[in-house]
Amino acid sequence: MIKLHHLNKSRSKRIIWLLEELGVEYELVAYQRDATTFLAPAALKKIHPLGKSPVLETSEFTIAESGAITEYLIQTYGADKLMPKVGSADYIDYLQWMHFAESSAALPLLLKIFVKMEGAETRFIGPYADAETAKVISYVNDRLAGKRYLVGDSLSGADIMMSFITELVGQNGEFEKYPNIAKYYQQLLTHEAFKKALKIEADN
Ligand SMILES: N[C@@H](CCC(=O)N[C@@H](CS)C(=O)NCC(=O)O)C(=O)O
Repeated sequence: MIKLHHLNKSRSKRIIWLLEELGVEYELVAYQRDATTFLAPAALKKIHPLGKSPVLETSEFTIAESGAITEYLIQTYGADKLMPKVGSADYIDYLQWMHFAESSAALPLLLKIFVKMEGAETRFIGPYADAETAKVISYVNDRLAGKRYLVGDSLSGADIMMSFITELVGQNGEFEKYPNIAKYYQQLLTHEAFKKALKIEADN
């Protein structure tokens, strides 16, 4: 059976949601962050040299990176669900959002949270994180105008990847500033598998 190596409060929630959405049987192997460093425990390094989560372990291979895991699971178990047809216009959008989540979007948002955790005045990083976050998140907010989902009008892997980003926007207290993203998050919450993933995350 597939094993999901899950760290509390992490991007791994994306994969819990996806596995639940696809109805794939899996075992959740839970790890807890160090209370001081907030890093993963050493035990996760025994599963994958990066020691980060999520990691998916199958009978044939072990794979890290939530985007890669999302693509693998949808291509293997999706049966044409959760991704548009390759070659369609929606597929181009899908590709962009799948990659945007972990590249353009994640860094500035996380930097903003780290600067806040540090609690010190910064000369470069703080203003950089604020300006870049505003740039990339305004883009998402604009693209969501009048839309329920990022790609076409149905849930896709891109939304599951972007759910983590959406939560970071909420965590930064910026839902009011980005109303289309706030509405989008409510739309994601209509999916039972997402609500189940939130509960599994909270319990582990
Ligand atoms: N790009 C990777 C990022 C993985 C990552 O940084 N995971 C974080 C949790 S969200 C982690 O394991 N942090 C603990 C550590 O680095 O020790 C992905 O999308 O899976």
